[in-house]
Amino acid sequence: MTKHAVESNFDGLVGPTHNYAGLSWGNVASKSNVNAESNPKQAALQGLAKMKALADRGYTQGVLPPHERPHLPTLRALGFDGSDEQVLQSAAKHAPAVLAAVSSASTMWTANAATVSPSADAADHRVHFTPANLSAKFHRSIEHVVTGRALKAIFCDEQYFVHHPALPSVSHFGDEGAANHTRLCSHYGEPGVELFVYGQEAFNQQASAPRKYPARQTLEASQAIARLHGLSGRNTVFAQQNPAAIDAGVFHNDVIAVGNGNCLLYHELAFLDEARVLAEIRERLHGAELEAIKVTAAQVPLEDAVSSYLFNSQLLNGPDGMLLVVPGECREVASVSRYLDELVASDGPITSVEVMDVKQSMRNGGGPACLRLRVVLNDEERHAVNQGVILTDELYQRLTTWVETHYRDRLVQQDLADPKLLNEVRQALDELTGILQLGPIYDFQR
Ligand code: SUG
Repeated sequence: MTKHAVESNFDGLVGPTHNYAGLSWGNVASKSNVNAESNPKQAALQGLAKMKALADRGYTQGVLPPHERPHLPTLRALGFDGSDEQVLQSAAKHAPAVLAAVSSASTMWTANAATVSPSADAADHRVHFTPANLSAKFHRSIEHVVTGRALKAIFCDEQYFVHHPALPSVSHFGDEGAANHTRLCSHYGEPGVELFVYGQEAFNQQASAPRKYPARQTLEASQAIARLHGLSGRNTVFAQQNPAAIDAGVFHNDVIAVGNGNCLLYHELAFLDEARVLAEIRERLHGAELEAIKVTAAQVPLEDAVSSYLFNSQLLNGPDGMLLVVPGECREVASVSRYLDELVASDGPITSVEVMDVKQSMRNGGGPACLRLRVVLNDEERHAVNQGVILTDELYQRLTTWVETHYRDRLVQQDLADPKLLNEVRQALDELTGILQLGPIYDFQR
Protein backbone atom coordinates (compact mmCIF):
# COMPACT_ATOMS: atom_id res chain seq x y z
CA MET A 1 0.00 0.00 0.00
CA THR A 2 1.32 3.45 -0.92
CA LYS A 3 1.91 5.68 2.07
CA HIS A 4 1.29 9.41 1.89
CA ALA A 5 4.65 11.18 1.76
CA VAL A 6 5.98 14.69 1.23
CA GLU A 7 9.29 16.12 0.17
CA SER A 8 10.84 18.15 2.98
CA ASN A 9 13.72 20.51 2.43
CA PHE A 10 16.51 20.90 4.97
CA ASP A 11 18.42 24.10 4.32
CA GLY A 12 21.87 24.82 5.65
CA LEU A 13 21.94 27.82 7.94
CA VAL A 14 24.82 30.00 6.73
CA GLY A 15 27.63 30.06 9.28
CA PRO A 16 29.20 33.15 10.91
CA THR A 17 32.47 32.78 8.93
CA HIS A 18 30.90 32.94 5.45
CA ASN A 19 33.69 34.34 3.26
CA TYR A 20 35.13 34.32 -0.23
CA ALA A 21 38.42 32.40 -0.26
CA GLY A 22 38.48 31.06 -3.83
CA LEU A 23 38.75 27.48 -2.59
CA SER A 24 36.93 25.62 -5.36
CA TRP A 25 38.87 25.16 -8.59
CA GLY A 26 36.27 24.30 -11.23
CA ASN A 27 33.58 26.46 -9.58
CA VAL A 28 33.64 29.68 -11.61
CA ALA A 29 31.90 31.92 -9.04
CA SER A 30 34.22 30.83 -6.22
CA LYS A 31 37.28 31.74 -8.26
CA SER A 32 35.96 35.04 -9.58
CA ASN A 33 35.01 36.38 -6.15
CA VAL A 34 38.19 35.41 -4.32
CA ASN A 35 39.08 37.90 -1.58
CA ALA A 36 35.86 39.89 -1.98
CA GLU A 37 34.42 41.20 1.27
CA SER A 38 31.55 39.03 2.51
CA ASN A 39 28.56 39.80 4.71
CA PRO A 40 27.81 36.72 6.85
CA LYS A 41 24.80 38.37 8.52
CA GLN A 42 23.17 39.18 5.20
CA ALA A 43 24.01 35.72 3.86
CA ALA A 44 22.31 34.00 6.81
CA LEU A 45 19.27 36.28 6.61
CA GLN A 46 18.93 35.65 2.86
CA GLY A 47 18.97 31.92 3.52
CA LEU A 48 16.41 32.23 6.32
CA ALA A 49 14.15 34.36 4.11
CA LYS A 50 14.16 31.62 1.47
CA MET A 51 13.27 28.99 4.08
CA LYS A 52 10.49 31.19 5.47
CA ALA A 53 9.03 31.88 2.00
CA LEU A 54 8.76 28.14 1.31
CA ALA A 55 7.46 27.29 4.79
CA ASP A 56 4.78 29.99 4.29
CA ARG A 57 3.74 28.25 1.09
CA GLY A 58 3.11 25.10 3.10
CA TYR A 59 6.28 23.12 2.38
CA THR A 60 7.91 21.19 5.21
CA GLN A 61 11.08 23.13 5.86
CA GLY A 62 13.91 22.06 8.14
CA VAL A 63 17.17 23.67 9.23
CA LEU A 64 20.63 22.08 9.30
CA PRO A 65 23.15 23.80 11.58
CA PRO A 66 26.44 25.38 10.44
CA HIS A 67 29.70 23.85 11.70
CA GLU A 68 32.37 25.16 14.01
CA ARG A 69 34.77 27.23 11.91
CA PRO A 70 37.68 27.87 11.99
CA HIS A 71 37.98 24.17 12.82
CA LEU A 72 40.69 24.03 15.46
CA PRO A 73 40.83 20.22 15.69
CA THR A 74 41.87 20.08 12.03
CA LEU A 75 44.57 22.71 12.54
CA ARG A 76 45.88 20.76 15.54
CA ALA A 77 45.84 17.53 13.52
CA LEU A 78 48.03 19.36 11.00
CA GLY A 79 50.63 20.19 13.61
CA PHE A 80 49.69 23.65 14.86
CA ASP A 81 49.80 23.69 18.63
CA GLY A 82 49.58 25.83 21.74
CA SER A 83 46.55 27.80 22.88
CA ASP A 84 43.70 28.36 20.43
CA GLU A 85 45.04 31.86 19.86
CA GLN A 86 48.54 30.55 19.10
CA VAL A 87 47.17 27.92 16.74
CA LEU A 88 45.26 30.57 14.78
CA GLN A 89 48.20 32.96 14.67
CA SER A 90 50.65 30.32 13.57
CA ALA A 91 48.30 29.00 10.85
CA ALA A 92 47.69 32.56 9.59
CA LYS A 93 51.43 33.18 9.40
CA HIS A 94 52.68 29.87 7.98
CA ALA A 95 49.69 28.45 6.11
CA PRO A 96 47.04 31.09 5.37
CA ALA A 97 45.48 28.88 2.68
CA VAL A 98 44.96 26.13 5.24
CA LEU A 99 43.41 28.58 7.69
CA ALA A 100 41.04 29.78 4.94
CA ALA A 101 40.06 26.19 4.15
CA VAL A 102 39.24 25.28 7.75
CA SER A 103 37.26 28.52 8.10
CA SER A 104 34.90 28.07 5.15
CA ALA A 105 31.19 28.16 5.88
CA SER A 106 30.69 25.64 3.06
CA THR A 107 28.39 23.41 5.12
CA MET A 108 25.62 25.84 4.12
CA TRP A 109 25.36 23.93 0.80
CA THR A 110 23.47 20.99 2.20
CA ALA A 111 22.77 19.50 -1.23
CA ASN A 112 26.29 18.21 -0.61
CA ALA A 113 25.66 17.09 2.96
CA ALA A 114 24.49 13.58 2.12
CA THR A 115 22.66 11.29 -0.28
CA VAL A 116 19.23 10.36 0.99
CA SER A 117 17.07 7.48 -0.26
CA PRO A 118 13.41 7.41 0.76
CA SER A 119 11.98 4.34 2.46
CA ALA A 120 9.79 3.56 -0.57
CA ASP A 121 12.93 2.77 -2.58
CA ALA A 122 14.99 0.92 0.02
CA ALA A 123 14.86 -2.86 0.51
CA ASP A 124 14.37 -2.51 4.28
CA HIS A 125 11.73 0.28 3.92
CA ARG A 126 13.73 2.74 5.98
CA VAL A 127 15.16 6.15 5.00
CA HIS A 128 18.90 5.88 4.30
CA PHE A 129 21.48 8.65 4.78
CA THR A 130 25.13 8.65 3.72
CA PRO A 131 27.05 11.86 4.45
CA ALA A 132 29.17 12.85 1.44
CA ASN A 133 32.92 12.53 1.93
CA LEU A 134 33.47 15.58 -0.33
CA SER A 135 37.00 14.33 -0.80
CA ALA A 136 37.67 16.47 -3.89
CA LYS A 137 38.15 19.65 -1.84
CA PHE A 138 40.04 19.80 1.42
CA HIS A 139 37.79 22.49 2.93
CA ARG A 140 34.76 20.29 2.27
CA SER A 141 36.34 16.97 3.22
CA ILE A 142 36.21 17.97 6.90
CA GLU A 143 32.41 18.32 6.88
CA HIS A 144 31.11 14.75 7.01
CA VAL A 145 31.81 13.88 10.65
CA VAL A 146 29.74 16.68 12.15
CA THR A 147 27.19 16.42 9.33
CA GLY A 148 26.69 12.79 10.33
CA ARG A 149 26.20 13.79 13.97
CA ALA A 150 23.66 16.46 13.02
CA LEU A 151 21.70 14.07 10.79
CA LYS A 152 21.63 11.46 13.56
CA ALA A 153 20.42 14.07 16.05
CA ILE A 154 17.57 15.02 13.69
CA PHE A 155 16.61 11.64 12.24
CA CYS A 156 17.25 9.66 15.38
CA ASP A 157 14.65 6.88 15.42
CA GLU A 158 16.29 3.68 14.17
CA GLN A 159 12.91 2.21 13.38
CA TYR A 160 12.70 4.65 10.46
CA PHE A 161 16.19 5.98 9.75
CA VAL A 162 19.52 4.36 8.86
CA HIS A 163 22.81 6.28 8.96
CA HIS A 164 25.86 5.04 7.06
CA PRO A 165 29.33 6.47 7.52
CA ALA A 166 30.81 8.47 4.62
CA LEU A 167 32.58 6.43 1.92
CA PRO A 168 36.39 6.06 2.16
CA SER A 169 37.82 9.54 1.71
CA VAL A 170 39.94 8.99 -1.39
CA SER A 171 39.51 10.17 -4.96
CA HIS A 172 38.35 6.72 -6.12
CA PHE A 173 35.20 7.17 -4.04
CA GLY A 174 34.77 10.93 -4.34
CA ASP A 175 31.16 11.59 -3.35
CA GLU A 176 29.34 14.93 -3.45
CA GLY A 177 25.99 13.78 -2.11
CA ALA A 178 22.55 14.82 -3.32
CA ALA A 179 23.95 17.44 -5.72
CA ASN A 180 24.57 14.50 -8.05
CA HIS A 181 21.44 12.54 -7.18
CA THR A 182 17.87 13.14 -8.36
CA ARG A 183 14.82 11.07 -7.62
CA LEU A 184 11.99 10.78 -10.11
CA CYS A 185 8.64 9.22 -9.22
CA SER A 186 4.91 9.39 -9.77
CA HIS A 187 4.08 10.01 -6.08
CA TYR A 188 6.66 10.61 -3.37
CA GLY A 189 5.39 7.65 -1.35
CA GLU A 190 5.73 5.19 -4.21
CA PRO A 191 8.96 3.55 -5.38
CA GLY A 192 10.83 5.89 -7.71
CA VAL A 193 13.95 5.99 -9.87
CA GLU A 194 17.15 7.25 -8.29
CA LEU A 195 19.34 8.92 -10.88
CA PHE A 196 23.02 8.96 -9.85
CA VAL A 197 25.19 11.28 -11.93
CA TYR A 198 28.97 10.94 -11.86
CA GLY A 199 31.82 12.80 -13.50
CA GLN A 200 34.35 10.03 -14.00
CA GLU A 201 35.06 6.34 -13.57
CA ALA A 202 37.87 5.84 -11.06
CA PHE A 203 39.00 2.36 -12.05
CA ASN A 204 38.68 2.78 -15.81
CA GLN A 205 41.29 5.26 -16.95
CA GLN A 206 40.19 4.83 -20.59
CA ALA A 207 36.76 6.30 -19.96
CA SER A 208 36.15 9.90 -21.02
CA ALA A 209 36.89 12.50 -18.38
CA PRO A 210 37.02 16.29 -18.22
CA ARG A 211 40.38 17.88 -19.12
CA LYS A 212 40.35 21.26 -17.51
CA TYR A 213 38.47 20.90 -14.25
CA PRO A 214 38.21 17.96 -11.84
CA ALA A 215 35.31 15.51 -11.84
CA ARG A 216 34.35 15.34 -8.19
CA GLN A 217 32.05 12.31 -8.23
CA THR A 218 33.02 8.81 -9.36
CA LEU A 219 30.78 6.06 -10.70
CA GLU A 220 32.21 3.76 -8.07
CA ALA A 221 31.07 6.09 -5.28
CA SER A 222 27.55 6.30 -6.72
CA GLN A 223 27.36 2.51 -7.02
CA ALA A 224 28.52 2.08 -3.42
CA ILE A 225 25.81 4.44 -2.16
CA ALA A 226 23.14 2.55 -4.13
CA ARG A 227 24.33 -0.73 -2.56
CA LEU A 228 24.42 0.70 0.96
CA HIS A 229 20.92 2.11 0.59
CA GLY A 230 19.52 -1.23 -0.51
CA LEU A 231 18.43 0.01 -3.94
CA SER A 232 17.98 -2.42 -6.78
CA GLY A 233 18.86 -2.33 -10.47
CA ARG A 234 15.19 -1.73 -11.11
CA ASN A 235 15.17 1.63 -9.36
CA THR A 236 18.58 3.07 -10.17
CA VAL A 237 20.08 4.74 -13.23
CA PHE A 238 23.75 5.78 -13.45
CA ALA A 239 24.58 8.59 -15.84
CA GLN A 240 27.86 10.21 -16.72
CA GLN A 241 27.97 13.97 -16.78
CA ASN A 242 29.12 15.47 -20.04
CA PRO A 243 32.85 16.25 -19.51
CA ALA A 244 32.41 19.37 -21.67
CA ALA A 245 29.92 20.68 -19.10
CA ILE A 246 32.35 20.06 -16.21
CA ASP A 247 35.03 21.92 -18.16
CA ALA A 248 32.61 24.84 -18.56
CA GLY A 249 32.17 25.10 -14.76
CA VAL A 250 29.40 22.57 -14.10
CA PHE A 251 31.04 21.02 -11.06
CA HIS A 252 27.86 19.27 -9.87
CA ASN A 253 24.92 17.88 -11.83
CA ASP A 254 22.58 20.26 -10.00
CA VAL A 255 24.17 23.11 -11.97
CA ILE A 256 22.83 21.60 -15.22
CA ALA A 257 19.69 19.58 -14.36
CA VAL A 258 16.90 19.47 -11.80
CA GLY A 259 14.16 16.90 -11.31
CA ASN A 260 11.02 16.49 -9.25
CA GLY A 261 8.19 13.99 -9.44
CA ASN A 262 7.97 12.84 -13.05
CA CYS A 263 9.67 15.96 -14.43
CA LEU A 264 13.32 16.36 -15.43
CA LEU A 265 14.49 19.80 -16.57
CA TYR A 266 17.95 19.51 -18.11
CA HIS A 267 20.36 21.14 -20.52
CA GLU A 268 21.21 19.28 -23.69
CA LEU A 269 24.85 19.14 -22.57
CA ALA A 270 24.06 17.65 -19.16
CA PHE A 271 24.57 13.95 -19.89
CA LEU A 272 27.10 12.12 -22.02
CA ASP A 273 24.58 9.55 -23.21
CA GLU A 274 21.29 11.40 -22.99
CA ALA A 275 19.22 8.93 -25.05
CA ARG A 276 20.17 5.92 -22.90
CA VAL A 277 19.68 7.84 -19.65
CA LEU A 278 16.17 8.93 -20.61
CA ALA A 279 15.27 5.47 -21.90
CA GLU A 280 16.39 3.85 -18.64
CA ILE A 281 14.48 6.36 -16.53
CA ARG A 282 11.33 5.78 -18.60
CA GLU A 283 11.69 2.03 -18.29
CA ARG A 284 12.02 2.18 -14.49
CA LEU A 285 9.46 4.83 -13.71
CA HIS A 286 6.82 2.34 -12.59
CA GLY A 287 4.08 3.44 -14.91
CA ALA A 288 4.53 7.21 -14.63
CA GLU A 289 5.11 9.22 -17.80
CA LEU A 290 8.46 11.06 -17.75
CA GLU A 291 8.15 14.76 -18.60
CA ALA A 292 11.63 15.46 -19.94
CA ILE A 293 12.15 19.16 -20.62
CA LYS A 294 15.31 19.67 -22.63
CA VAL A 295 16.87 23.13 -22.79
CA THR A 296 18.99 23.52 -25.90
CA ALA A 297 22.22 25.50 -26.19
CA ALA A 298 20.43 27.68 -28.73
CA GLN A 299 17.86 28.61 -26.06
CA VAL A 300 20.35 28.94 -23.19
CA PRO A 301 24.08 28.74 -23.96
CA LEU A 302 26.05 26.69 -21.44
CA GLU A 303 27.87 29.74 -20.09
CA ASP A 304 24.51 31.47 -19.42
CA ALA A 305 23.30 28.37 -17.58
CA VAL A 306 26.42 28.53 -15.41
CA SER A 307 26.36 32.28 -14.75
CA SER A 308 22.61 32.40 -14.01
CA TYR A 309 22.37 29.05 -12.19
CA LEU A 310 19.06 28.38 -13.97
CA PHE A 311 19.23 24.68 -13.17
CA ASN A 312 20.24 25.22 -9.55
CA SER A 313 16.61 25.94 -8.86
CA GLN A 314 14.19 24.16 -6.58
CA LEU A 315 11.46 22.35 -8.47
CA LEU A 316 8.49 21.85 -6.17
CA ASN A 317 4.99 20.44 -6.44
CA GLY A 318 2.43 23.21 -6.25
CA PRO A 319 -1.36 23.26 -6.13
CA ASP A 320 -1.60 23.96 -9.89
CA GLY A 321 1.53 22.50 -11.40
CA MET A 322 5.17 22.77 -10.42
CA LEU A 323 6.94 25.82 -9.04
CA LEU A 324 10.53 26.65 -10.04
CA VAL A 325 12.37 28.66 -7.39
CA VAL A 326 15.23 30.42 -9.17
CA PRO A 327 18.05 32.69 -8.03
CA GLY A 328 17.74 36.41 -8.83
CA GLU A 329 20.62 36.11 -11.33
CA CYS A 330 18.25 34.25 -13.71
CA ARG A 331 16.43 37.51 -14.38
CA GLU A 332 19.72 39.28 -15.12
CA VAL A 333 20.74 36.97 -17.99
CA ALA A 334 18.64 37.74 -21.09
CA SER A 335 18.54 34.24 -22.61
CA VAL A 336 17.55 32.69 -19.28
CA SER A 337 14.91 35.26 -18.42
CA ARG A 338 13.36 34.79 -21.87
CA TYR A 339 13.47 31.02 -21.46
CA LEU A 340 11.69 31.18 -18.10
CA ASP A 341 8.87 33.25 -19.60
CA GLU A 342 8.50 30.72 -22.41
CA LEU A 343 8.60 27.83 -19.95
CA VAL A 344 5.66 29.00 -17.83
CA ALA A 345 3.69 30.06 -20.93
CA SER A 346 4.07 26.58 -22.41
CA ASP A 347 1.73 23.70 -21.68
CA GLY A 348 4.26 21.82 -19.57
CA PRO A 349 4.28 20.78 -15.91
CA ILE A 350 6.17 23.89 -14.67
CA THR A 351 3.57 26.61 -14.23
CA SER A 352 5.22 29.26 -12.08
CA VAL A 353 8.58 30.78 -11.24
CA GLU A 354 9.59 32.49 -8.02
CA VAL A 355 12.78 34.50 -7.65
CA MET A 356 14.87 34.34 -4.46
CA ASP A 357 17.77 36.57 -3.52
CA VAL A 358 20.64 34.37 -2.30
CA LYS A 359 23.41 36.53 -3.75
CA GLN A 360 25.84 36.07 -0.86
CA SER A 361 25.79 32.32 -1.44
CA MET A 362 25.70 32.64 -5.23
CA ARG A 363 29.06 34.44 -5.18
CA ASN A 364 30.56 31.18 -3.96
CA GLY A 365 28.64 29.11 -6.52
CA GLY A 366 25.69 28.13 -4.33
CA GLY A 367 22.14 28.71 -5.60
CA PRO A 368 18.74 27.82 -4.06
CA ALA A 369 19.15 24.10 -4.81
CA CYS A 370 22.65 23.93 -3.29
CA LEU A 371 21.28 25.32 -0.06
CA ARG A 372 18.84 22.48 0.55
CA LEU A 373 18.86 18.73 1.21
CA ARG A 374 15.70 16.99 0.10
CA VAL A 375 14.29 14.30 2.37
CA VAL A 376 11.14 12.47 1.32
CA LEU A 377 9.22 11.42 4.43
CA ASN A 378 5.98 9.56 4.90
CA ASP A 379 3.67 10.70 7.69
CA GLU A 380 5.07 8.35 10.35
CA GLU A 381 8.64 9.29 9.48
CA ARG A 382 7.80 12.98 9.54
CA HIS A 383 6.48 12.65 13.07
CA ALA A 384 9.66 10.83 14.10
CA VAL A 385 11.87 13.78 13.07
CA ASN A 386 13.31 15.95 15.84
CA GLN A 387 10.79 18.81 15.66
CA GLY A 388 13.33 21.33 17.00
CA VAL A 389 14.68 21.89 13.49
CA ILE A 390 11.36 22.33 11.68
CA LEU A 391 10.84 25.94 10.68
CA THR A 392 7.82 27.56 12.29
CA ASP A 393 7.13 31.30 12.56
CA GLU A 394 8.52 31.16 16.08
CA LEU A 395 11.73 29.36 15.06
CA TYR A 396 12.20 31.79 12.17
CA GLN A 397 11.95 34.72 14.60
CA ARG A 398 14.36 33.10 17.05
CA LEU A 399 16.92 32.32 14.35
CA THR A 400 16.66 35.81 12.88
CA THR A 401 17.33 37.33 16.31
CA TRP A 402 20.15 34.85 16.85
CA VAL A 403 21.80 35.88 13.56
CA GLU A 404 21.30 39.61 14.30
CA THR A 405 22.94 39.09 17.70
CA HIS A 406 25.95 36.98 16.77
CA TYR A 407 26.92 37.63 13.15
CA ARG A 408 29.27 40.21 11.68
CA ASP A 409 28.21 42.17 8.63
CA ARG A 410 31.69 42.29 7.12
CA LEU A 411 34.40 39.66 6.87
CA VAL A 412 37.72 39.63 5.00
CA GLN A 413 40.46 37.00 4.94
CA GLN A 414 42.54 38.67 7.70
CA ASP A 415 39.61 38.35 10.12
CA LEU A 416 39.85 34.55 10.07
CA ALA A 417 42.84 34.64 12.44
CA ASP A 418 41.00 36.82 14.95
CA PRO A 419 40.54 34.79 18.17
CA LYS A 420 37.51 36.93 18.95
CA LEU A 421 35.82 35.52 15.83
CA LEU A 422 36.37 31.96 17.07
CA ASN A 423 34.83 32.84 20.43
CA GLU A 424 31.87 34.51 18.75
CA VAL A 425 31.30 31.40 16.65
CA ARG A 426 31.46 29.02 19.59
CA GLN A 427 29.13 31.13 21.69
CA ALA A 428 26.67 31.39 18.83
CA LEU A 429 26.74 27.66 18.04
CA ASP A 430 26.43 26.66 21.67
CA GLU A 431 23.23 28.70 21.84
CA LEU A 432 22.07 27.28 18.49
CA THR A 433 22.23 23.64 19.59
CA GLY A 434 19.86 24.64 22.39
CA ILE A 435 17.47 26.43 20.02
CA LEU A 436 17.41 23.51 17.59
CA GLN A 437 17.42 20.86 20.36
CA LEU A 438 20.36 19.00 18.86
CA GLY A 439 22.49 18.18 21.89
CA PRO A 440 26.29 18.55 21.82
CA ILE A 441 27.20 17.89 18.16
CA TYR A 442 30.28 20.13 17.99
CA ASP A 443 33.82 19.15 18.97
CA PHE A 444 34.13 22.12 21.32
CA GLN A 445 31.05 20.89 23.21
CA ARG A 446 32.45 17.39 23.80
O1 SUG B 1 31.70 22.98 -3.21
N1 SUG B 1 31.68 26.49 -2.99
C1 SUG B 1 30.94 25.24 -2.99
C2 SUG B 1 29.61 25.41 -3.68
C3 SUG B 1 28.75 24.19 -3.56
C4 SUG B 1 27.54 24.26 -4.40
N2 SUG B 1 26.76 23.11 -4.22
C5 SUG B 1 26.00 22.51 -5.19
N3 SUG B 1 26.14 22.78 -6.44
N4 SUG B 1 25.18 21.62 -4.79
C6 SUG B 1 31.75 24.13 -3.67
O2 SUG B 1 32.43 24.43 -4.67
C7 SUG B 1 33.48 27.98 -2.35
C8 SUG B 1 34.13 28.43 -1.06
C9 SUG B 1 35.11 29.54 -1.27
O3 SUG B 1 35.70 29.64 -2.35
O4 SUG B 1 35.33 30.33 -0.32
C10 SUG B 1 32.75 26.66 -2.22
O5 SUG B 1 33.14 25.81 -1.46
